[in-house]
Amino acid sequence: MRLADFPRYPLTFGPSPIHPLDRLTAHLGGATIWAKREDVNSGLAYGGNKTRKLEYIVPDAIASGADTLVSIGGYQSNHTRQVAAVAAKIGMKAVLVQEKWVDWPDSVNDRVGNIMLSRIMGAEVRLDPAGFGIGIKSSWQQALDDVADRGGKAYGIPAGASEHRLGGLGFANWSYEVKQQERELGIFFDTIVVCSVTGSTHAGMIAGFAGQDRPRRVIGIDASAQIDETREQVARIARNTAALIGLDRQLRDDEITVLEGWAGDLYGIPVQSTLDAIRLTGSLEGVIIDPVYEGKSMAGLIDLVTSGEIPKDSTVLYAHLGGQPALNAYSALFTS
Ligand code: 5PA
Repeated sequence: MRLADFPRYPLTFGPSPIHPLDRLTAHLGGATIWAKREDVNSGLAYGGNKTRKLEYIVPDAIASGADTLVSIGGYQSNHTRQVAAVAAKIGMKAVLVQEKWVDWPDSVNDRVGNIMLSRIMGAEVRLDPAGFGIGIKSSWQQALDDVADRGGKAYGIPAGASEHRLGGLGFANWSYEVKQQERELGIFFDTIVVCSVTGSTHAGMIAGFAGQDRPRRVIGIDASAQIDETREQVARIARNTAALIGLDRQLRDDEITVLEGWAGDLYGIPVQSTLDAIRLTGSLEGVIIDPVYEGKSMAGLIDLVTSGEIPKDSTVLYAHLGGQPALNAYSALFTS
């Protein structure tokens, strides 16, 4: 099958906007930097990268006859918030297992931002004390069983929609969208920078670009502080997605690049470079990024451009994947 053969349920406005970051480019004095904005890709609860992934998963959920989407994430998961929004949009219920992935002391961490939005949209939110881990959890199985016990039909969507057969398709599609936008703009992005945690965003991009004629670097920046797991996950999902969309060759190892160095010690806890990246992007561009994901990938981009590891004559596309609602649980970091 080709990508175009997979059913897609539109949840986004259309192609997400691409624009230059002129003042950030001038400030860093290296490569030319542009952004593609998944944070404004949809009218459904602020959108984000999961909204794109869900475009390819919703047809399968509807075909299964389900009436409830069940998913999992941290208290401030962007993914579960997007599942809640999509469930509302398509007239299904949502049950969300929200685990304590981050030991973050903010007293309203389980009340503001993403989790509040999910509650507003009618999702059943289940707080669970389990820590960070992107695998399959017993609490998730419990939620699936509970839906069945009540006489409902559940459709499970794993963390970040990544361990789902169709989870990589949204960002394989993104890569073709980029190609089309490049044609319209008369530009070529030789380097893409993207945040990677559960892996199917980065993996989908790799699979999609691998089928195009002009090679480019797709650099994933780990934000999970578990680099081996992230690399393994991205490689596996990229290969599965490539096979799914009929790529006629194997992906090479050098097409799968996940860099470490900006996640700090723990998922969900920003470090100085994260906070500097957030303030720099906000003050130079008026663009808001979050302390869990995009602040870490932007810190990576800043260092790679400044050090010349991404060369001066490069044109870089920064994938802004959304995630700003979580900022509300991190207000203590921004009191002045
Ligand atoms: C997330 C993920 P992947 O999980 O596809 O690698 O994407 C990483 C990522 N940026 C990057 C933002 C804003 C994200 O929300 N979020 C998860 C969530 O539960 O929200 C899946 C972890």
